[in-house]
Amino acid sequence: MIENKLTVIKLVVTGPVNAGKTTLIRSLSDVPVVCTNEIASDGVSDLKEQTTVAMDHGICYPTEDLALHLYGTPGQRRFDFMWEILAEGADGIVFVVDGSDARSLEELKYIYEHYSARVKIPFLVVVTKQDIVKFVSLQGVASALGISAEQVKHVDARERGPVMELLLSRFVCGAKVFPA
Ligand SMILES: Nc1nc2c(ncn2[C@@H]2O[C@H](COP(=O)(O)OP(=O)(O)OP(=O)(O)O)[C@@H](O)[C@H]2O)c(=O)[nH]1
Ligand SMILES: [Mg+2]
Repeated sequence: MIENKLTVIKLVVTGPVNAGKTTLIRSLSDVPVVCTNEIASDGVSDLKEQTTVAMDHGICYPTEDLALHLYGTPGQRRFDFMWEILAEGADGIVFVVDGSDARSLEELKYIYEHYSARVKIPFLVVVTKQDIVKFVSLQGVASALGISAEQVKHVDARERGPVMELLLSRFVCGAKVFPA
């Protein structure tokens, strides 16, 4: 009997409010995404109508033997207890930052430091909304976080193909293998 093997990679998608985390997961997922979007309050309502309050979850199957499990975090600090819960057992972290908004990079620094103090796993930083206005260069984001510019890429979170390509090139090597 041939036993099917499915490689499962768990990725956490995190970053500031309005960066494009939920959008990225919706673009990639091959199953209906579980979202916990609620009406935004406080300062967030100036940016957007709805915001993630607990998590997003989606799965994509780039090939028949590979599954990417995507867990999106809330961006707001008041829900930061979810950041660690969602990172449990993760194989990688995708940090998403709104490249058109200076406040987003400031907040990303806080979130990046939060995770770096707690988990040592591969990560990638993706900069969205460069089609709106380029407020900072990829090198600028890298310098702000104290990381190599190779770990920072531009994406449009609404575009499945390029986002998928980036995630596969960054995270698929060294994946764990579980029986299907
Ligand atoms: N123009 C443009 N819009 C984008 C891009 N990425 C995301 N968006 C838009 O940004 C808005 C916010 O995206 P969300 O996915 O809700 O952001 P989020 O990071 O999940 O936000 P919270 O859940 O509130 O933390 C949506 O209207 C997206 O369509 C991009 O690269 N370019
Ligand atoms: Mg969201």
